[in-house]
Amino acid sequence: MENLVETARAMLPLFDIPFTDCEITQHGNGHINDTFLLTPAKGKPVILQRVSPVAFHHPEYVMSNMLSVTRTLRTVIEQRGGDPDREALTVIPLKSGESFAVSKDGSAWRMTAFIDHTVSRDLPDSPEMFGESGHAFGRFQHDLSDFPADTLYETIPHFHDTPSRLNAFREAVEKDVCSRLSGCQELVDLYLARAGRAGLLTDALARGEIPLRVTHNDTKLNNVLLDAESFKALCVIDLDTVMPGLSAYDFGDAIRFGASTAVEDETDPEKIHFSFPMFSAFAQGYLAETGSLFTPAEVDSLAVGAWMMTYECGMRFLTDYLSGDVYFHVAHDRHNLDRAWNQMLLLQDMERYQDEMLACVRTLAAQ
Ligand code: ADP
Ligand code: GN1
Ligand code: MG
Repeated sequence: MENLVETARAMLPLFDIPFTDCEITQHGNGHINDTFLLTPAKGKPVILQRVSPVAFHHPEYVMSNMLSVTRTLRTVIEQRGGDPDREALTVIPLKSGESFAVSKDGSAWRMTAFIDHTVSRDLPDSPEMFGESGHAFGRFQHDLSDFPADTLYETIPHFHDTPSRLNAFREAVEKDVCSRLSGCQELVDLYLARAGRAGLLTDALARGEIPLRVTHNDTKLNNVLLDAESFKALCVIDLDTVMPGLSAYDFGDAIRFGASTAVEDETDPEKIHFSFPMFSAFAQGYLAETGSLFTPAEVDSLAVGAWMMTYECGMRFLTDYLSGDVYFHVAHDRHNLDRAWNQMLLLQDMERYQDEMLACVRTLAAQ
């Protein structure tokens, strides 16, 4: 990390900011990018991020999407009388006008204005807070409902293509490059036992039963900034995976993360449960913003999305564990395995609630 801070400092003269002298601290809990808060002695702090070269092979695609999406969002926010500087990300360009810099090791660095007096959470404090994030992600999708999807790059191909994630998982199991399989065979079997459901959403899309939309695709609660005093959802961040996708992905991934009674790497099975009150609070906020857009089949797909995103994410953690922790940031050797167990326990609990989830989204969408 020391080296990365040095590299971050070396990038500063390239950006269009009025300082180079500042304090640099690691910021946030993201698993993918390296995020730093830059605090100058005078003037406004900024966020500097190294875009993960493992996750994103084309940073120019990521930045092109980010610029066009934030441009549209700012216009929509202004039209409804909001404050685009606080409710949307602002990319700070280089002095050359480019949107990102490249360090000696070839990685891309980008800067955004720091949105102050905000917090981000790894678990909601209350159903009201989670409902707020439902409004934020629903509004995000609604605001981009006329955005021309064909102008967006696919920054990570097949990102939520669960059958393709399953294939990658099977390959990692077969190769077992780190000889870790023997220590997690029971968990591997639990994921494989559910393989028959992996195509539920992609098949429905292929049959034309549910539509492709512009979606966020990484709707964790900590990807929404909340106002530090009112805890109202202010700004949806982490736009790296905004791509054509299914509403079930956005709805489902938010539920996976926030409708659990424990954080994603909790290891005590007693503490990991699905929270139906949290599910219902999020669904209420999300559907209040999007319900009018959705067809009945799409509403039904949301409940499947909660299951699918939990299954897929757990399988991705386990794939990364078997592959030697090459993708997600980890703090220790078992971290990805702990996360994969956590997601499986959540999934098993969620499986008991499929009927209730379906009934809940149907009722809310009909209101
Ligand atoms: P990752 O892809 O690694 O999750 P994010 O873009 O989500 O990266 O950033 C990581 C964290 O940094 C966020 O969860 C949030 O807490 C914080 N953050 C990122 N951008 C900003 C910003 N412009 N203003 C305030 N906080 C931010
Ligand atoms: C990553 O970037 P971050 O930390 O918000 C990942 C998501 C996973 C999530 C699991 C680009 O999200 O897909 O669901 O970790 N993002 C990417 O916590 O792979
Ligand atoms: Mg993030």
